[in-house]
Amino acid sequence: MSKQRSDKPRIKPFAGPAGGWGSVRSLAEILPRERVTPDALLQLARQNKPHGFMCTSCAWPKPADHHPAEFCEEGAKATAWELTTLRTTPEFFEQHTLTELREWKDYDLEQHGRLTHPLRYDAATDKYVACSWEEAFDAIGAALRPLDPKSVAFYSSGRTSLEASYMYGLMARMFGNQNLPDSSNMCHESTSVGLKAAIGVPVGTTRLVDFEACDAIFFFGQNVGSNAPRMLHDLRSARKRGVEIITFNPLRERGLERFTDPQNPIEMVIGGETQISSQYHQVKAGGDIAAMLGIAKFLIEWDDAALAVGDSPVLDHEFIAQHTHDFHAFADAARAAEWADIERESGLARSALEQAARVYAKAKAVLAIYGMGLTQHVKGVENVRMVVNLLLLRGNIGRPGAGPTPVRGHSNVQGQRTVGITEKTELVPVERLKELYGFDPPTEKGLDTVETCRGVIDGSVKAVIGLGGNFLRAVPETAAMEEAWPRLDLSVQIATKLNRNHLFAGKITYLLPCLGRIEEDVQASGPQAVSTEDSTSCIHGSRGKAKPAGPHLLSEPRIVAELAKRILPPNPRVDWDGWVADYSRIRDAIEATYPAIFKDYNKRLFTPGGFWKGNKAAERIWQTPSGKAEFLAPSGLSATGFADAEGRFRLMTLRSNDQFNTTIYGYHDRFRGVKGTRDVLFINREDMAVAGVSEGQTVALESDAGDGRLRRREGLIVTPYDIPRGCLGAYYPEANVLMPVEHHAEQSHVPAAKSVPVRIRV
Ligand SMILES: Nc1nc2c(c(=O)[nH]1)N[C@H]1C(S)=C(S)[C@@H](COP(=O)(O)OP(=O)(O)OC[C@H]3O[C@@H](n4cnc5c(=O)[nH]c(N)nc54)[C@H](O)[C@@H]3O)O[C@H]1N2
Ligand SMILES: Nc1nc2c(c(=O)[nH]1)N[C@H]1C(S)=C(S)[C@@H](COP(=O)(O)OP(=O)(O)OC[C@H]3O[C@@H](n4cnc5c(=O)[nH]c(N)nc54)[C@H](O)[C@@H]3O)O[C@H]1N2
Ligand SMILES: [Mo]
Repeated sequence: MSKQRSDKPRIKPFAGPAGGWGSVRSLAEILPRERVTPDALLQLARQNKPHGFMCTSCAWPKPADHHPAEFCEEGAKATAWELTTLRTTPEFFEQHTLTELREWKDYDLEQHGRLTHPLRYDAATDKYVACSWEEAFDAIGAALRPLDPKSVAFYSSGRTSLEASYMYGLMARMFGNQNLPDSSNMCHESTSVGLKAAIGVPVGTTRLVDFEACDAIFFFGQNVGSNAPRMLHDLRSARKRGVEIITFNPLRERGLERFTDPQNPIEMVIGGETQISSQYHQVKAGGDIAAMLGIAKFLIEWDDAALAVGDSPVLDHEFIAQHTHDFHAFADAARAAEWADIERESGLARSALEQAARVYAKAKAVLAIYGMGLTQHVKGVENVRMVVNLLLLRGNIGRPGAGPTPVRGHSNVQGQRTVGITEKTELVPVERLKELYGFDPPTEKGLDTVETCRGVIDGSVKAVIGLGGNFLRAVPETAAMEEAWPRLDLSVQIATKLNRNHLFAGKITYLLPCLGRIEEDVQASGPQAVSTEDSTSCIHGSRGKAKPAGPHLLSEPRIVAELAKRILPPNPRVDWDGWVADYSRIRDAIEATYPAIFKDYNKRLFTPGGFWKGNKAAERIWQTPSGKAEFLAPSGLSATGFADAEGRFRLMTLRSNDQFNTTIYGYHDRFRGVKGTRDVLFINREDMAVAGVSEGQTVALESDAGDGRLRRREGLIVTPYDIPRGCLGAYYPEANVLMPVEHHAEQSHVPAAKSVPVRIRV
């Protein structure tokens, strides 16, 4: 078991900036822990550069004029994590049953190192045993072929390359379904649905250059210091130019407060730091609709007053008239909203919102940046629509320095959707696929993540294939999901490291080890490159050069091709083997399927800064039913989807600075002052008094969903914290046991992980 765990938990406020010496020290801890070789350090220099590899951590864009070391603390951790010299071999599995391993922590499972051999689960001994690739592929094919395609789900995680994703989606469709749940379903699907409806594109409209042209940034619910640290450089230069950064976050996240650039020797030595946010508003969890409506109310009422006396208007009426639809319904809703309600629901004073509105009213170009704090709510789609409402008021879409800027999660999560990982027919070029491959693509909507969970629990889903990720740990309703998983006929996971999902077997179970993106991938035609799409729709080639973790690993495209050949009838039009022999042929197929986006794909693969796939809304061409950008009056002021009640709290499930989703790098959350534990409950001191709990006491949480089902998480250490009244914080994924599967965003089905109704139990 890990040494770190045995540290006595320590929780005390952290006084330093984001970045700075703390991030250097953190690397000095992580690199030896993963026992990386000097080669791994060399790889760091190739990170995020043309002809290098694209970081496996976040999806923040990689600039063309790159820095000598274009990586951050988190990216370096992700690289070390993949290039570790530690191994989880068949001998390891000889020594441990799955029953025993289920007692292990997530950290200890992955810390054991890279998977090396294909493995079959043996129920008689309750262990994984090594098998040949042939055996695995044949057995999976034999198990899948007789199943009703509707009962099979093909999950994928957003790290998978464009090439592997395209093949995977095609395989599923040729098999007969679009059951393609993915991590995006738990993440920015609220963006994809909300932006599509509002402005006709499912993605943000901005690019890195817009940071240089904006004069205000509105920043909602994204923890930049931990989850997209390279953006700190962009924010810092904007701030130094005098750009106002107005932040809305229930927690005072250090990266949003101040930053010392670890790559700037002068700042490091003299301890210089840049203040990031010029205003910091600790909105209640689920309070952003109210906050944004409050700002809009100011703007609209100031505009009404200005027009009445013939002053220059506050809103961009020309833009509104020419480019938008339904403005008046929205404006009326803002005028009608009561300040008392706005203040109660947002947790912010009218005067604070007025300050924010003043900055907005003055700014010529506004970026609105946001993350999971907006998308993971029952009203997550309305949160996104409110961001658009705000931007439209002054024409802040489709001009330099302005626009919605969702910060995507996984490094290729946006790209997966671009090349067919989707359950929605309208996002798929059905006719083109039919023409290219001579089959009838399914048109019935497939299962998303929430629907797959329902299906696993009710037995209608009989097989789950996972291309990366940690489905069972990432989804809500942990207890019922783990209980149901063994009833699956087939469970196949393609992975680089052992995780908790792998410890739950179906009737037939395989665990298939694959190459990571940083590793050299040699096929018949030689070393291969893959590609990814970043948060700003730029597509980058990525070439792994590190020595693979073992001789038996196969690449993701190869594994998908072998599965496809086993489960599909032969089709001379799909040359799975030819694609694997030379990935540029997969890219040709992608280009043939999506010619507008991927024109000259292979030629443009290594464009510095990536090649941009274009964006109609950025050109003010609105692909909506009305042909205009859509305002939307919100249906209410709260995003939580449940009523407040005495003793009921809004639980935010959070990432620490020492994890990548379900991958736990360590037990320190430096910025929040937590050391040696993840069993923390962040709570406001006044709420502690009301709940009758004291600092350091261990309590349990129970979900308060009112559906009669007991969901409980024990052993949380009460930790007084600067957090709004009525809100709690605890770490994901350990808190997922508290999340009902039906507590998800309306329309987008993103699990509502940022406001889970819970009660404290002593
Ligand atoms: N190192 C590292 N990098 C990552 C990841 C990782 O785990 N580790 N994960 C990757 C992935 S897949 C994703 S999706 C992103 C996630 O990155 P983020 O979008 O930053 O997601 P979270 O860490 O869940 O935190 C969301 C932030 O929202 C705030 N918040 C919570 N509720 C509300 C609310 O109601 N309103 C507002 N305004 N704020 C709220 C929280 O305090 C927190 O600061 O990062 C990606 N990058
Ligand atoms: N409560 C709560 N739940 C959440 C969230 C939250 O904020 N709160 N966030 C949600 C979000 S935004 C997301 S994106 C999901 C994340 O859900 P996932 O994407 O499913 O989870 P990860 O933790 O990123 O997956 C980690 C695993 O991926 C595998 N892996 C790593 N690299 C590779 C590779 O190159 N190839 C393959 N095949 N496998 C690899 C490793 O085995 C590792 O164990 O979780 C969601 N769940
Ligand atoms: Mo995500």
